[in-house]
Amino acid sequence: MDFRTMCCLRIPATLASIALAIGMGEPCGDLRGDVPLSITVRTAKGEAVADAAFALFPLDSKAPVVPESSATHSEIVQQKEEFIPYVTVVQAGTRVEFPNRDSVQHHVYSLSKTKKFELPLYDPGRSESLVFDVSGTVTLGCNIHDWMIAYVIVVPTPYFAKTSAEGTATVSAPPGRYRAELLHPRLSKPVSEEIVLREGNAANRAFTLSLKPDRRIRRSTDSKSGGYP
Ligand SMILES: [Cu+2]
Repeated sequence: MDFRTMCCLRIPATLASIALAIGMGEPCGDLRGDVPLSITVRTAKGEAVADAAFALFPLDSKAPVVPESSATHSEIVQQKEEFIPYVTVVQAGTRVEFPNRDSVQHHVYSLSKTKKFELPLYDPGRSESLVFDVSGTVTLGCNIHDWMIAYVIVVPTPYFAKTSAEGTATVSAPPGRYRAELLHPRLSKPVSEEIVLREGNAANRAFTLSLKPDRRIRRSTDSKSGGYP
């Protein structure tokens, strides 16, 4: 689910349609007076950090939950024997679909405490889904293709975003005090700081992260090796 979709989910569908019908254009943010917070994430060497999850936890109120009846969902595709995307950020309670868009079977699993599961071998064209209801980081693998790895970062707040290839992201939330948290598969522990969003004042923050080395198994380009180096 991208940020725009997530943002709109916080507004009842009817209200959002009325806003569009009367020409208000983008209904997200304006109706609630949400304040945009833009971040830039880099390494100490100045390299952009993509795939970081950025989440805001309200300190003076409870974060809205995903409604049970909501069609909120996200998708992690198996394509060309890879999971796409590499990192998915969802609010706790979100259903994630795992469609197999390959011509081979996959066997998706996780041994993470947050969500231990197994989706035994399933065929091309089929899809399975799971609800991620506990906050934390879930590492996904495939029993057949060892290089397939992806992460689901589950956060208990609707105010989140994922950094782009340029290391940037924007989250909008109502004015107030928040604990801002950055998570990344190559970060030993979350980086957090308190942030105050003031009405009408767009905010910016820059973060520098120390990331662990990327230990992903590299695939061989030699088709005869079956993908193994
Ligand atoms: Cu696989």
